Amino acid sequence: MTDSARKRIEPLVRHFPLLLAFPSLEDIAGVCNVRTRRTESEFAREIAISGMLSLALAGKPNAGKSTFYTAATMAEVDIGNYPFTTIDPNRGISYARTECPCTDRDRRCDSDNCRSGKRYVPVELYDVAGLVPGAHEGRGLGNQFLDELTNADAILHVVDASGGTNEEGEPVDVGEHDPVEDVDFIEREMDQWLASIISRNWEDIERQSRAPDFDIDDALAEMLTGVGATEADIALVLRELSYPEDPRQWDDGNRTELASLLREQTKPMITVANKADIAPEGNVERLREASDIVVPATAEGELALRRGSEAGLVEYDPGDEEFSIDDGVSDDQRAGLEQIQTVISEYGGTGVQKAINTVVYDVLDRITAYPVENETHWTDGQDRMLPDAFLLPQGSDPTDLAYTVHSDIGEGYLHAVDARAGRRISDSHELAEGDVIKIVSTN
Ligand SMILES: Nc1nc2c(ncn2[C@@H]2O[C@H](COP(=O)(O)OP(=O)(O)OP(=O)(O)O)[C@@H](O)[C@H]2O)c(=O)[nH]1
Ligand SMILES: [Mg+2]
Repeated sequence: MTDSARKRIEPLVRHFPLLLAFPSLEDIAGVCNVRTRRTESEFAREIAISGMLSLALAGKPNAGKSTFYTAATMAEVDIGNYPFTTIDPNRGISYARTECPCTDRDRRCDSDNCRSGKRYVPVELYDVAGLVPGAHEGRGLGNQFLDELTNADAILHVVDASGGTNEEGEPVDVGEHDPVEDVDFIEREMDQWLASIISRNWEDIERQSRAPDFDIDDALAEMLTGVGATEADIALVLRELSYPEDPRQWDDGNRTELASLLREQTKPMITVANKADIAPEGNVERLREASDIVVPATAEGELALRRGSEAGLVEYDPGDEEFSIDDGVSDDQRAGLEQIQTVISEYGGTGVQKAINTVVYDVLDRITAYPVENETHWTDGQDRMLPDAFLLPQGSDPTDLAYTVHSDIGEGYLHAVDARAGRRISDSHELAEGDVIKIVSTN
């Protein structure tokens, strides 16, 4: 058995010790991954089709990012109790969970993304290598990983709430390190890294300023789009900042403030208080006080449940607050599962699904809209019920949905029908969570 196969099933074996009696561990590892292997081109296609949201897992080494990522995507990555297990970023598909509109009908969707009315809407998830304080200056695995974060719409900062790893991510006794100290460091690293990019480009901006038609806002916009900011982001940031027109009068303070505002605008972040299953009393509460949005989690518990569910030992859908255990499990397995149940009863789930949902629906303010071709049956041309779901920014209208489905549909847009109400809606009608919409287009 390969090291990576062994690592993959370690958490499963820990929670289901008797699985060791299966004919071959490889078989279990195989079972666990049947649905998980996708080719790069499949990923690229899926992402291109939907203009999918992109979420990054960042944090100290050993905080549990890869465990979270594996559980959330059911992909195969290395997990290990030593720093820097992950060297390349892993990129995969995870899902936000919402209530499917089919729950208002007699018929359920028969798609993989809807399980008895629990709808799973794809988002892209990145597992970034561990970051240590000083990463912006190249410490640890360096700043290339900060670079990768520029692709993300939001960041899930995975913190080891158990205090069982020091600030470099090296194992220490549980409770020895104070996780509250880890909360702000990713923001600080990103600010400093962005400020250094801005400083590096400053000479160029000063040179441009000699041209008679120089405009500081245009010059900044051109530079900042290079670090993942949209024109709208830049406009908002510049509105908040007071700064000299002449780039030669800018000082480091101006540049740091710009970096920090830009990071706040473009990289919203939540804290995932991971390893809540072994965290000493009070740590999660103190993390809640130290950070705006905190979701307690046990990534390892989620991984065990998803693998147990794949193996047919438990009935569990991601995001459920409880699960049922199959009669076939042993006493030891049952004890392990009951331990997970205690944690998820306390926090309302393992936290993995809740963290993704919090980012998608609360932080990025998305709604889920469902385009259909047949407004009576809520189907597409092949009689598939509610075949697609799109995560649109709050405030989107039917034309935005049309363009998200396909630019051709957007260009040929004529009007839209609210399939629930069975009536035409105006082009500026604000869409709401769970709307089922038929778009009428010339294309
Ligand atoms: N008790 C407990 N252990 C966990 C949990 N999540 C992860 N771990 C363990 O923490 C260790 C590190 O997990 P990884 O997922 O490899 O951590 P990482 O953040 O990806 O680490 P790097 O790739 O080194 O940055 C492993 O031994 C995991 O089994 C959890 O929720 N609870
Ligand atoms: Mg990792």
